[in-house]
Amino acid sequence: MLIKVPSASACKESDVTPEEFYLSRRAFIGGSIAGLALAAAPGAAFAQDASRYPDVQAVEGPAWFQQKLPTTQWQAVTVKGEAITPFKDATHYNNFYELGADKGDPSANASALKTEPWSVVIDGEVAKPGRYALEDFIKPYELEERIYRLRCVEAWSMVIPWMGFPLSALLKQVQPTSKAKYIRFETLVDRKDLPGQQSSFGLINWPYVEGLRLDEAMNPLAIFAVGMYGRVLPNQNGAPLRLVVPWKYGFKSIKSIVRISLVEEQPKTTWQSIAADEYGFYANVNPNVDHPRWSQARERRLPSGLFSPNVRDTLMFNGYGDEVASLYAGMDLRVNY
Ligand SMILES: Nc1nc2c(c(=O)[nH]1)N[C@H]1C(S)=C(S)[C@@H](COP(=O)(O)O)O[C@H]1N2
Ligand SMILES: [Mo]
Repeated sequence: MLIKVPSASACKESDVTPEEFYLSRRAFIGGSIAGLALAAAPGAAFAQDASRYPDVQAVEGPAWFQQKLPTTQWQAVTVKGEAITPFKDATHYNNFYELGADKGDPSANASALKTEPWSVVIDGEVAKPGRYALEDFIKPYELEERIYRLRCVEAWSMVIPWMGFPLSALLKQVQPTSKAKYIRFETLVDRKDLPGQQSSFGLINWPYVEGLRLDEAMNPLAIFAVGMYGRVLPNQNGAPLRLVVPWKYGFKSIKSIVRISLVEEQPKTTWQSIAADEYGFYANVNPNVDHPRWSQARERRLPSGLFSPNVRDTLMFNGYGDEVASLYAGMDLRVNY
């Protein structure tokens, strides 16, 4: 299968699906589990928060999340003059290969992901390693709302109101040792129940792995998200705990995290393992460094259709240069893509 390299102005979904390109379609056939994980339930406390955004499918959410709502700092960081992506698009056009390779698979298979109970392991070069039940892991932190652009390497983008807390707050708690230079993240492996992990034919060697340099992780823009649109994170968006690193391509923002390790060496990430010449460790959004098979100069802002493609210029560091450019001073971003 060959994918036509699109001209930037004409980039459509059918032209740019690079991550899918590598996966055996067959790996996902027969594994689909019908039904949504989102059980709409009425209730006063949460409805108030989800109603900040129109058409949000409100759910009660677990107790640990409910307890955070009253103290949440709403809208600490916003995207000025850009519309927030409708909830429907943000929750039905997803990349989450554990739940299937097509954009609609993660929402259709969302109920296959069991998020309770959930625990997170912290290990490696830290003074305070441990395994935490999710509610204990979240307890020390205040939630903030952060409205960020999300730019996928496939040249589409959204604007999403996340709820979460900075990685730096966690790092302060667990105290990396002087040997720690990178932070490595792992997603749940549950080959029996996650349709995208069921087959041994797929090219992804589970678990999905991502990583950041420690100073990148300490940047105030890097957050763990546990909610979006005023409600708990839907499963297809990486419940119960995911990374959001808005100046990098979306594949860095790893979903459904079960393990966080502080390490000395640069971790080998999932997309590097699949195609190192196309997906680098840094993956900073950069309109001047094209993907080998298509331009990164422009992007489709969702929702986008054939007659209203909603194409816009890609911004350096996805528009967050003031906050993050200094992390890469003196680095050749063509070499470190
Ligand atoms: N574990 C895991 N995390 C993942 C992915 C994945 O397949 N598995 N896909 C990534 C990609 S390519 C993107 S663009 C974003 C999409 O996030 P969203 O579906 O919430 O918009 O999640 C990222 N995190
Ligand atoms: Mo992506």
